[in-house]
Amino acid sequence: MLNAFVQSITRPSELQALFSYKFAPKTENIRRHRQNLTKDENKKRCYDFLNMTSRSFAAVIQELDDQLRDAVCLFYLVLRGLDTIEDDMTLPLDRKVELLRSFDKVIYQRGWTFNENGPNEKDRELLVKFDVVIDEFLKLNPKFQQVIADIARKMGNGMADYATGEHRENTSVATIADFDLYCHYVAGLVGHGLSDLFSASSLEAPSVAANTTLSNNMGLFLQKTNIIRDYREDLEEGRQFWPREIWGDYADDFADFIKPEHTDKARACLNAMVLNVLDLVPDVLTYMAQLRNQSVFNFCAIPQVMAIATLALVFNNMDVYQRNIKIRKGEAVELILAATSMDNVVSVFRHYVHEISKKNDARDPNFLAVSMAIGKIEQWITTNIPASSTKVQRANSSYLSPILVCIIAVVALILYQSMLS
Ligand code: D61
Ligand code: MG
Repeated sequence: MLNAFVQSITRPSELQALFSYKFAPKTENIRRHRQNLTKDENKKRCYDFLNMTSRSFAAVIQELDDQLRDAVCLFYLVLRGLDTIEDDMTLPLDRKVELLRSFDKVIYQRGWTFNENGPNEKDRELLVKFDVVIDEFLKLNPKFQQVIADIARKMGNGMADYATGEHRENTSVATIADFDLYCHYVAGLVGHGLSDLFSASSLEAPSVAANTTLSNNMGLFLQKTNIIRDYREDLEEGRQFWPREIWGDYADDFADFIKPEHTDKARACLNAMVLNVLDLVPDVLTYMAQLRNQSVFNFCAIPQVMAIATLALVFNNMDVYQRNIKIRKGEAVELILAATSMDNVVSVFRHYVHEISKKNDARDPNFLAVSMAIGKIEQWITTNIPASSTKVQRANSSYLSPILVCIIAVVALILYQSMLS
């Protein structure tokens, strides 16, 4: 936490966000949820698993209204279990494929556990105690169970196809269509399933589940952004998700991009990847605009605003090829506090699209295509949002002058340091 304040020390709005976030009172939703957990040990263990396995989604899932919270939590844990099998490069391939293709049946087998993951697999504990998750899954309303099992079946089979080398050349995903299909299996289907759960709970209209192109693209926007950001980490672990149809225009070998003599090609390739993701933004905004329940809106909006900020950070940024880059904690918190209304979400997107536009370079082979993708996003905003309404309004945060915030931050730092010494 201290580190987060230091990172944002020259940015008063981020310091202010960090302060209001740190001292914000717990919402009514969360208080009731915590209270209920004290009476239900098995359910509490599921939420402990959620907090253990997800940095990005644990908080937003727990803020959901009562009708959806448990269903989405179990949906997450089931798919995280499935992904822990997919990601494990130490499992024998035939065993992996058998598990992936039968996972939708596993979740109905009371008592099922799994301890064959490699010792370093980050979420291996979840599968070692998966009987706890299954017990809770079986307590869900059957209409929710069906949605979760249906998605687990489709995702597991899709993952198995890719694990056995279909849609790949050597180790790389081949075409852009193959890239879209892989991202559909691992993230687009999550968008489908979540939309089915929203509609089944009646917190959202049936039409939210009906338009599967929009819900698919919600997932693709998150997954593709992660895949660009994680280039280096995935390369080191022997995974390649960038499609050869894109990167093959810029190198003969996927690992070439880390070499200094490849800088220009590497930069062009990176921006071509970002361009592919920018095309999804109009659908993301269209999906968001149809949501009516506040807890569902926040749950969907927070990951998307994080993704557009990450996309702006990676664009034209050669650090992607050398190390793991992340948005500052202060920036993330500022985004969380802003993601509570459509007007705010649109102004966040407009801000980061503008950042991308400023980094777009006329020498880049995709300069014009990037400009056009940005133009389409701006077009979406002007035709769908009244011009006056988009200046970021922050939820439940009293106004503190930036200077005051800086003074408080410095005093807090000095106090903290003196406590340590
Ligand atoms: C609205 C709100 C959240 C949404 C959404 C719409 C649409 C899609 C998604 C969330 C899914 C986004 C996935 C992006 C993060 N990628 C991963 O976690 C990769 O694994 C994919 C397969 C497992 C998916 C599990 C999942 C994730 C988020 C959820 C959820 C289920 C259920 C409910 C809510 C959110 C990635 O995993 C990285 C890792 O192992 O930590 C990978 O292996 O590529
Ligand atoms: Mg995976």
